[in-house]
Amino acid sequence: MKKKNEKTSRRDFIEKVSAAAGFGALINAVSNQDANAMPPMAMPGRGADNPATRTAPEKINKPSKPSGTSKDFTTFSRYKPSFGGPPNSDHYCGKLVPGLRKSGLAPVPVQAPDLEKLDYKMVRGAKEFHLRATPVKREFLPGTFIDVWGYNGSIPGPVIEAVQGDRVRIIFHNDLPENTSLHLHGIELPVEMDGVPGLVQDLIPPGKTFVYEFDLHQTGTFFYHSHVAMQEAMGMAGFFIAHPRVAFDPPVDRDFALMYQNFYVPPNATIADTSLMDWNWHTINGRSGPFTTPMVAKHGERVRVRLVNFSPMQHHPIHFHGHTFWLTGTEGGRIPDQAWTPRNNTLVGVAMAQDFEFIANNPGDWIFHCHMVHHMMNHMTRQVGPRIRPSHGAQAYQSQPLHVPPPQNILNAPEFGVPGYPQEMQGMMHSPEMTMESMMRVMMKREARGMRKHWASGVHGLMTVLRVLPDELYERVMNSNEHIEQGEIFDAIVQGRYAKRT
Ligand SMILES: [Cu+2]
Repeated sequence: MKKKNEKTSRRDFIEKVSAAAGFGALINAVSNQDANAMPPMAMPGRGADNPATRTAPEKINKPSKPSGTSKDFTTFSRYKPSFGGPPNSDHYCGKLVPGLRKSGLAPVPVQAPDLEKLDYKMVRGAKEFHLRATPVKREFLPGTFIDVWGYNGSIPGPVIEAVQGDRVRIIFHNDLPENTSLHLHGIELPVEMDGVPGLVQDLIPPGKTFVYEFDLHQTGTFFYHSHVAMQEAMGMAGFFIAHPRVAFDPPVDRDFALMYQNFYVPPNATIADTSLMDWNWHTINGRSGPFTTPMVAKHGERVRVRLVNFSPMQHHPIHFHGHTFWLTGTEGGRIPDQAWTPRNNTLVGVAMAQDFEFIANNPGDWIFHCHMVHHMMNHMTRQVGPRIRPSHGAQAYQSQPLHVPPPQNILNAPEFGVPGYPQEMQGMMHSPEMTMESMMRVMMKREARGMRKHWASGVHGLMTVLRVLPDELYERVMNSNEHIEQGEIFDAIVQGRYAKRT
């Protein structure tokens, strides 16, 4: 009965659209979608005795007409959302569609927004890096500095990039007020280089140096971190990217890296309390949304994103909008392409990495976020709607990002009366330092030029943005200094005011 209703409503829909717009092609598209979405052979449980397959097999099996456009669902376009053929085809969801770079070249360098790269020098046949464990004052949001620990003045620490076959030497210096050591997570190195205190080496006292040296035979998304648990909870980690000498096929044009972390910073404090199994601050590469710098790709490029979760104990289901991506790697390295899986959300467990790839074929500003609701806000209090402020809905917040109405109702009750928490800690707006100037530091980043006026009101906590920009818009945003109005680039995309490519 249900099936019948569905069919009726689909037919109604087709007839309505057809009558209104004369879209014969759309009728084909919808019926072809039937053919792709419900092949009887591919549907478990749909045997010959199943009324669903008995009703109209000739319709379900209707062959697609090769129309030469993506509307036939058999081709993949790098310039518009498209299906790409049946699930076992190479181009299904863009699976093996190459980027714009040629095969056989060295990989593109990794881009980790808001992080520095660590330089090296060739010394006695090794890439020699200098890394220092240091206390860090990290600006999670404009004007909000949190005291954490990291490397070379940053959390995460600077990105180390090396290439398969390199000899790597890390001259590691301890500038912390207590002992530490360095572990290279996932690297198959000699045991005395593994950094586990007691078990394989003595802890390195403050002011002292230890040299880690090994031959790199792996490729993938790795990371370095302190192997002292409470220091890990203070944020002590950084990327160690091991590139192949020749980029994997299909080659990517752009390679981003994001590290996720959580901290618990008590009310009116600036130091993470590592004794609590709790969290209220969320960072991507050491920034909280919307201070996270957007990733920017060109329309049609093949893009890789490497995710590492270095939260003490929170897992992150990371969701990306507007595209389907292929899971191509883990913290153990590259996955054979036979085992790649299509996803739009991937769960990154503690101390795990997930690499994924996709063709950026859908222009726009796409949210890229953890799907845990408490991770989608800072301090878990950046709520819209009636729970915190009964008389103000989401629209009121979004229309006046600098004039968030004061908290009301339950949070004014005495039992919630901890000064500074949580009622005075709403997202970016919590602190007296949150001025128009701070807001401008978020809105006026080059990477954010031309986004909608109030984009920041929808980006909090473990959220960032991946922009897919047609060439000419990419050039204006990233390479020109001409003035761009807020919303100008977004509007151009929505209205289709850019050169169409096929
Ligand atoms: Cu999360």
